[in-house]
Amino acid sequence: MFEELTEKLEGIFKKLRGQGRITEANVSETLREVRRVLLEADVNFRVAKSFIDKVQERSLGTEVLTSVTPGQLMIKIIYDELVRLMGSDRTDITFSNLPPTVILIAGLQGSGKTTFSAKLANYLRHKGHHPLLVAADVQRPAAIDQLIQLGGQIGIPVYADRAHDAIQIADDSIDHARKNVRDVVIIDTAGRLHVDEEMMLEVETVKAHTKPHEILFVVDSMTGQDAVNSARAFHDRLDFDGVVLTKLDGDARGGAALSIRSVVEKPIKFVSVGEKLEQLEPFYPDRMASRILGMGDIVTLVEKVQETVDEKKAEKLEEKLRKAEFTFEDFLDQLQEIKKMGPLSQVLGMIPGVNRLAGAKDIDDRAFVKVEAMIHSMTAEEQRKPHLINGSRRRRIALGSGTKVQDVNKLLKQFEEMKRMMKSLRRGKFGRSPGGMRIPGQFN
Ligand SMILES: Nc1nc2c(ncn2[C@@H]2O[C@H](COP(=O)(O)OP(=O)(O)OP(=O)(O)O)[C@@H](O)[C@H]2O)c(=O)[nH]1
Ligand SMILES: [Mg+2]
Repeated sequence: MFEELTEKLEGIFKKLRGQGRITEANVSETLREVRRVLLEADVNFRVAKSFIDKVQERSLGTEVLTSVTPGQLMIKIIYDELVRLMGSDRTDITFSNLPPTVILIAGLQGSGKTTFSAKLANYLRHKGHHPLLVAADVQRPAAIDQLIQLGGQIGIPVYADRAHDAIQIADDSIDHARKNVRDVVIIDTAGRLHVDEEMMLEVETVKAHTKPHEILFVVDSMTGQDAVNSARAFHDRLDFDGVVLTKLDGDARGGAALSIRSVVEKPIKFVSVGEKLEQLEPFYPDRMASRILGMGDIVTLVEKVQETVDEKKAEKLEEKLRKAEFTFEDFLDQLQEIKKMGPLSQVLGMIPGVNRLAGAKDIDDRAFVKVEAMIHSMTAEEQRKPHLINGSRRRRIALGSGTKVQDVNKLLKQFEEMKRMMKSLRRGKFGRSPGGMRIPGQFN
């Protein structure tokens, strides 16, 4: 996610940390670079300008120039402002006291509305709700089938009615939910290629009829500034409550994520990070800012682990991660669990530092078949004490797993790097500083 933006910001920070003393000239130079990087990531130019102005104002306050670690303080200011730019706090969905809670999903064609509707139903179900999906997209006959199919995959009922229009369907679905004790109604609507009057009228009418408690605007984050423009257009007509950014797993540059909140003044509530139905994450501005700055996102990772593995196991894993007592045995154990969480490159990207490891981005699940084979070829003792694995053992493991010695070397090296990173976790370097920021080791 946002690799290019992260890489460039890291480059700027590296330079900044190299400066013993920071002068007004350094600050301006740094901010000029940050501004350029933001614009290259397709951040709205007004948003970028006001962002830079704020960081500049705070950086030129006496703090930074007199601080003993001026570079780090400036990075913290940039982090704080990024968090603020994306809305500061997490905003959840509003539920009605009088069920069913009606959630209307709107957005342009192909933005990911139908996929998101199913993901949201799945997500809410795990939180103890009983959602009903409503196929109110009658533009394309296939849209109804698509939702029915997705609902089937996750065992969520879908209300569909091929004989009526979207407004009638939406109206009827709420009665249907009441009768069938469904406490959340998620209405998937039709999109159009461009913002057009017909679509807006239809969604507006559905809104007027169903009086949703929550209207979510779904937007493809790969579309950059167009995303921001369509958000504005939908906002003018629908006054939606929150934004869902989709396809953050693709090569979106970050512009939409960073601009949308301050342009429409509505919170981003969820991000969608893949085609699989479990690839949905609640949006936290602070976590996103750490990810953008290349600080990883250990909290999201731990949460994901908790969702997928049982509580006890997750606690154990977290402790092991923190104590860096992680062995190849644990690694193998976790591989099975991790596989359930989604593509590995994504999961790994959330571990601080891993996103910087060479090749981490390109890891795909197939690579782990090889890794599993190598670990299986180790003896139990070797799995627990990898330092025992000398040259001849490496050759034996390679032979046993049908890999090359270089592969075994690489695995051992990566494992050591991982452990080193975890050690810095243990030392508390990733712990929350008094200012509320997670500061990775390399910034100290
Ligand atoms: N990679 C990736 N693909 C996604 C994501 N969300 C949706 N998609 C894909 O994007 C395509 C369009 O998604 P839909 O959910 O059908 O979009 P829609 O907004 O309902 O489209 P219309 O009903 O035609 O307006 C599908 O192929 C989805 O699998 C995501 O977060 N990541
Ligand atoms: Mg659809």
